[in-house]
Amino acid sequence: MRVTTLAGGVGAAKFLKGLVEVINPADVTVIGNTGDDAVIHGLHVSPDLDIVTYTLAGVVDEAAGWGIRGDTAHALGQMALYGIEPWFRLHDRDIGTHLARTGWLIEGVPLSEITDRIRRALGVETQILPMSDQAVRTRLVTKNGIERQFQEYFVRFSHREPVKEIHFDGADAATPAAGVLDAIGDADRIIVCPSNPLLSIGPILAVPGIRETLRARRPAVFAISPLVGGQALKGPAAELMPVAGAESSAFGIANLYGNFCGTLVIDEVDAAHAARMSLLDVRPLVTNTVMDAPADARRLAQVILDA
Ligand code: FO1
Repeated sequence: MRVTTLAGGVGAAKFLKGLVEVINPADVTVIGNTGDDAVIHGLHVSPDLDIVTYTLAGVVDEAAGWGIRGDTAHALGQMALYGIEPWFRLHDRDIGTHLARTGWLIEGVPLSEITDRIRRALGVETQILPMSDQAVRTRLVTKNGIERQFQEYFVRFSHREPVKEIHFDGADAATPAAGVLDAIGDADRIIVCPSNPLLSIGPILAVPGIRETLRARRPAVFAISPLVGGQALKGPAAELMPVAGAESSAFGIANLYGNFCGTLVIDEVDAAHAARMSLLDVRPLVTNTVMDAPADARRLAQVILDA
């Protein structure tokens, strides 16, 4: 069975780790969010692509959710000597990834080729595609009218600022990376991972052609609600739903995804929302969606594959 997934960062990576343990990793394709990408001290960082790659390679720092386990902070220490204390912290091995990516980008190598080189070098059999080779960057406007690039909002200000607008700069001029539309068209099943619907899945859907291609495969499209009992297990997803005019619940997710997603996987605590979802012609699949341990992710993946 060929499975194509749409993925953001930490929550998606946890699920993907389970998925590739229940089917052949080479039969999985990940379409990753690049709206979080940022140039940090001149280095191009692709957080969500790296989190997925490092997780599937078995080297991610599970405690942080990002970066490489056991990495060191010598570069940061040297910068501190110069009075530089960055709010976005790059550790030494991770810097190696960003140096490679940045150097190849300067040589004109597309992000999709770069991402493929990195995942193959780390022994990842799963294909990982950026949503686009062109720059699409998430920009938020706070209720006080302040513009924030994604990492400023998310990391520097700890996603505490109330948000009025979310924009995906560059989306209109972007095209899906090579292989993205085919990965959706050819898959037996498409799974939208439990990522932030606005900040992680939103940028992917904003790339022209992707939402339409998903809609054409709607019966094969499954999404896992990132909200359980109206709350996100991590991050600001629940607080942001009103920005898109949706309620902060599994039903709100069904509203956001309903036009391209045939089945929404919701947690048992949200079973009461199932009835209303059928009004949207979205089939509810009720199961335990909380992944506390790798076995939970494997079980959740199996439930979806068996549905
Ligand atoms: N998140 C933080 O909260 N603080 C950091 O210093 C930080 C550094 C970092 C470096 C590389 C990387 O790939 C991710 C990093 N993240 C950090 C996480 C990142 O901001 C978010 O996880 C994603 O952008 C959202 O999924």
